[in-house]
Amino acid sequence: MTKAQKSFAVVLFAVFVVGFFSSPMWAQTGYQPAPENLQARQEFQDAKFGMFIHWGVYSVLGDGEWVLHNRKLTVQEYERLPKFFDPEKFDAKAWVGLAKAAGMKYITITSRHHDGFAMFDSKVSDWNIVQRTPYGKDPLKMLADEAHRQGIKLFFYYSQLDWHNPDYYPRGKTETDSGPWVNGRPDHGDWNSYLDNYMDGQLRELLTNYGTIGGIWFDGMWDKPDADWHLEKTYGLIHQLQPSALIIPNHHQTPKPGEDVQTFERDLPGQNTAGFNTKVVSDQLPLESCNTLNDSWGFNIGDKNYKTPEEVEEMLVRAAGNNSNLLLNIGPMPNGEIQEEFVTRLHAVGEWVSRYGDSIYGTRGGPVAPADWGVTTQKGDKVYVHILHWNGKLLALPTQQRVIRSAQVFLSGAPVEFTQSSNGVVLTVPEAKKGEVDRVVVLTLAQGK
Ligand code: FHN
Repeated sequence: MTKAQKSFAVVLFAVFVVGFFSSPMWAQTGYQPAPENLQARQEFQDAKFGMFIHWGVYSVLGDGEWVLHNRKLTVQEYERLPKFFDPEKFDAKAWVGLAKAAGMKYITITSRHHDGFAMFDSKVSDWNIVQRTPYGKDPLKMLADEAHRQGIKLFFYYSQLDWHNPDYYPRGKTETDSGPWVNGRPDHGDWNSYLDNYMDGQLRELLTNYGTIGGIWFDGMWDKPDADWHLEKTYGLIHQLQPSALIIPNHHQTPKPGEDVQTFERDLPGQNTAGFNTKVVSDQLPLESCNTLNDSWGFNIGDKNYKTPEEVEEMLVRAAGNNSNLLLNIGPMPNGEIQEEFVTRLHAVGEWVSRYGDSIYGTRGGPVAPADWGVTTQKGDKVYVHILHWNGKLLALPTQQRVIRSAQVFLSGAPVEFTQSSNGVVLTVPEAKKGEVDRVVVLTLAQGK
């Protein structure tokens, strides 16, 4: 081989290697969602509003779920925490009841977060709530049973990132990029075993011991974006055990084969104010956007920055208008109670949703592009115009194609004046009542035109 040929061969090999490892082939290749999975996707989209719960032994310190990392504790220090975790006030019925009272249609709870601590009865390791805490019980089992009883879907958040297991090796960005953190783990580990035995073992438990679940909400792949996560195997296992279970990965990237929902964190689909979301929005998969009720995910004792019910209502409406769900987070306290500030706000939101829900549940993003003034949602021949911020008397909607038979105020049924032309429709906007977050006008479309 000449020198030039050799260099060419090296380049070719490098291109192959890069292409091979960065291609989505590590996800579930040739994935064809089962009919029950497609059905579950529809139901997920119809549900629109879910409760996100971040709960773990970190709540004892009241400083969020990243406390192990943020305070640069060693795993040995952190291992003291479970000994103080005794949530004697945990009441699965009350938690599910609160989600329902808020108008939420599903719950997604952390089965384990980045501390790797299993909040369920796991036989894969003793780093779990049953074996390490005085509580000694499995709250996820109680929650799953209660969710089944009350007819609400339960999803399990599962962190692929692990700050505790030595086999999470080589370490990810959260350990290598944020200054020295000697957290007491050895400088070696078996990555394949971490994925195939530990993680898949726990996922098998979650998909076997808790009845039918809604799906798995993955988080943490962003810690090692270039690693081989054995997704083909893991996603295949999940879909094999429960074909209807939705895989919802919070990896902040374009969806990969085998994934069933695209989720966004603290942003609506396509926006990236958070700085880590992709702007690529799937036109195939259901969409979800998660956010917090104050500023924290896990219980944070000093975080008073609560969103008002009105802010949450607007978030929900904007999510629906962007064809997305809203997954709203609360972080329960270490005693198992949900703090009063969350409870009152969620009840207020629930009261509002009980009146406006028909313009949200079961809808898809409407025919007019979301804008500052508001959004539209659609269900069958009804288009719901959600007027959130508009002081003008007239509102022009540019893209309405079909003939509009009538326009009415959603709540009262009072007629709304409108004119329609080939350019769109102009509505005479009903006057806002005091404190009214969303003025909804419902347009009824004529059949087939
Ligand atoms: O690091 C986590 C964080 O603690 C929280 O769980 C959120 C929820 O979307 N996800 C991660 C950050 O992307």
